[in-house]
Order: sequence, then C-alpha cells, then structure tokens
Amino acid sequence: MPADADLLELATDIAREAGALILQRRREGVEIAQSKSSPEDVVTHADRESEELISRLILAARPDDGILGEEGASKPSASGLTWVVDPIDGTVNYLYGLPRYAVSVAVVQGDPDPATWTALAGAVFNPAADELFQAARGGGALMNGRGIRVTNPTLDLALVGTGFSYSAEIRMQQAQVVGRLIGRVRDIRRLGAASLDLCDVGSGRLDAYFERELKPWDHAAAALIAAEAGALVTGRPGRRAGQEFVLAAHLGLHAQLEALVG
Ligand code: LIP
Repeated sequence: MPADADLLELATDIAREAGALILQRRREGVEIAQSKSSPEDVVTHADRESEELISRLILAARPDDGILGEEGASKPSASGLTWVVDPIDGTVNYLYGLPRYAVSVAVVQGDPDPATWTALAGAVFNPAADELFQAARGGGALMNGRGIRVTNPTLDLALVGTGFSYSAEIRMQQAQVVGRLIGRVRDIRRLGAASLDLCDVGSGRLDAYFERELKPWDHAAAALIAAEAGALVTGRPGRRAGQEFVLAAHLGLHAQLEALVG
C-alpha cells in the first residue's frame, strides 16, 4: 500500500494538469455536449476531455486502482484503492465563465461508497484562481501550501454556504430551508461548486456549508480537506456525509446548524 503522502502527490499532479486543460478550454470557448438529469444539468466537451485525461494519468501511474468519475469513468479496483474524480466541479460556473470551478481528485480505500470508504488523500484545484487545496489522512489541510483551519463563530455571525439541485422541485424544497435559516445567521452564500465550498469551510472563508443531493465525486476530496482542517463533516444526524446530506462546520456550530437544516 503506498503512503498517503505519495497518493496525495499523484492526486495533486493530476488535478493541476487537468486544471490547466480546462482553463485553456475555457479561454478557447466552452460548448455544451449534452444535458443530463435536466436541461439545467449540462456536461461540456471540456468535462469529458478532462475526465479522459484524469483517467489516463491515474492508470498510467496505478493500473490496478479503480476509478469512479462524474462523466462515466468507471473501473473496478484490483488494489483496494479507487480514485473518485470530478473533472469539472461547478460546471455551470464554468459554462458561464464565473471563475469558481475545480478539478477534484480523491483516492479512497474500500468500496467507492461514501457510507463506507476511507478517504486517504484529496486535491481540489481551481485553475481560474490558481488555488490548490490538499489533504492526506491525518496530515492536516493546505491551501497553496499553507495550513488552513476552520472558524468557530456564533450562529448569528456565521457565513453559511449551500447549493441547490438540478431538479426544480427539489430546489423549491431547499429554498424553504434557506428561508428558515437566513434570519438566524450572518448571511448565506450559494457559490456553485460543492468541492470549493467544502474547502472554504476548511480555509475559514465560509463558516459552514450544507447541501443535499451531492454525488460522491462532488465531496470525496473536499470532505477530507475540510475534516483535516478541523471541520466536523457529516450527513443527517448519526450518518456519514453522502448523497442524502452533507453538513460541514466546527463542532460547536455544526450542532446548532444541524437542528436548523438537518
Ligand atoms: C455541482 C455542485 C454544486 C451543486 C450543483 C452541482 P457539478 O456539481 O458542485 O454544489 O449545487 O447543483 O451539483 O454538476 O458542477 O459537478
């Protein structure tokens, strides 16, 4: 089994190379390849090109590992390790040219299921901002090489990030949760990329983040980064983070928010 630090180095190199690719494609102009779960849920040609590059780089370095990617990359693991990748997280931001999107590369041990996996290393790279977030299990979290830690404000002064589904029906439900929360906290931010939102909880640029309906690749790397920065990252009460729900914050703030958004 390779050292977690070696896995993080590979995840970082891959995230940076794929990040450079998608930034170049953004500058050349972005085109939608197709819509997925709804007309709002799009995949661009750059998403697909990025995932092809990521898969190629992973298998060149670690041919026995598995892969689970947002745009269809799927390979069972023969080594016990699986790479869980989002080739462009924040696809709608990317499509519109908003500089908040990222390549997310995580490597997990065990089944690629957030309910049971052990995240070993993760890298999230926003090429538009040249911001790299990294963590290896037990090694703390970094942003551009500097250690990051969560904040612990009182609830009324908490800046809370969230996101919304590609389903209009679910978005209406999520808006009701925000409506109950908005008067209890400093403010709400919907910034469009779950991986960067979770990393920003770790960096203190958000005090908390919650969202439902996230896919494994949205949070595989960034949940480890936020946790290594001191956040408590969970799902619904007593459950692990996953598609049902993700909530990340310092322990004290987490308990207060759980009662309001859980
Ligand atoms: C996105 C997430 C975001 C969520 C969006 C979408 P994508 O992932 O990062 O937090 O609110 O609905 O799921 O589709 O850009 O990879």
